[in-house]
Amino acid sequence: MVGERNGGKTTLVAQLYEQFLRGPFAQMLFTQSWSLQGFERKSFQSRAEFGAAHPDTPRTSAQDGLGFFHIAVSDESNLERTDLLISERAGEVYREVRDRPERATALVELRKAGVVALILDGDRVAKPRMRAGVFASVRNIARALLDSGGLHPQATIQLVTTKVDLFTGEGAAATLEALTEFEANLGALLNNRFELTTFRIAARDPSGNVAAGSGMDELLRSWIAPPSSAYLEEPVLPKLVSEFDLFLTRGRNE
Ligand SMILES: Nc1nc2c(ncn2[C@@H]2O[C@H](COP(=O)(O)OP(=O)(O)OP(=O)(O)O)[C@@H](O)[C@H]2O)c(=O)[nH]1
Ligand SMILES: [Mg+2]
Repeated sequence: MVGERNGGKTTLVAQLYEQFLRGPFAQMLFTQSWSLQGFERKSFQSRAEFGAAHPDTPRTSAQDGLGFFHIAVSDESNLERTDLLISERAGEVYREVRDRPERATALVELRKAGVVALILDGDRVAKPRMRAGVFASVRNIARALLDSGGLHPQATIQLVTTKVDLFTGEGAAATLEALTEFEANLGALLNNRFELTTFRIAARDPSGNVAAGSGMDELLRSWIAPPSSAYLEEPVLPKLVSEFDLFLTRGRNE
């Protein structure tokens, strides 16, 4: 999860856990988690027992460093298990990457990630005066990640627009139009290097008008799907003749 402060990164992950507390989600069954306490810590402020007027999510602090949530899920149809490790970091750290791309190489989760989800704060997209700023932020982070060369070559990049429950009222049509244009522009920026898929979600609408976890089923399924096969083709080996060539196969056969 990559994005600036307040974008909705932690809420997305916490809501994923909440969905599984209710039962199967996205045709997946909850199977195991090594970070139940972590999920609970991120979720308690959204519960009625907490007594607040609106659900909230505790801020992720830069001092927390890098954290991971673990969740294992199984496909309802064939019970095939997938373990997901979802990284969590404070938004301000990613802001630094935006301003100083060389910092990206120090962020180990970016080098390892199979999926990099760039979080676009829908709240700011919905506000005409903040829109250009939030688009620039995500574009610059994406560019910094590309320029740093620190991404795994097989990684998939996603643009996840959060809080789409806020796309209401008379400005909604213009908001959606601007978002569609931005999605296309970002796709063009990554063109040829990484494929971009886009998602629009409302993890947790505080007004309750939009169902919790909206759009997240599709997002979760995309994390389960096998990575694109384009990079996985076995290279054609030349004929192996010498003893040295045989070192290539020796380790594999044993
Ligand atoms: N309307 C609406 N608000 C949301 C939604 N998801 C999250 N929020 C709110 O957005 C704010 C920020 O959410 P966080 O999940 O803490 O954001 P973050 O990206 O983890 O931010 P940092 O930890 O500071 O990096 C919180 O007040 C959430 O309640 C949503 O789907 N709809
Ligand atoms: Mg957070």
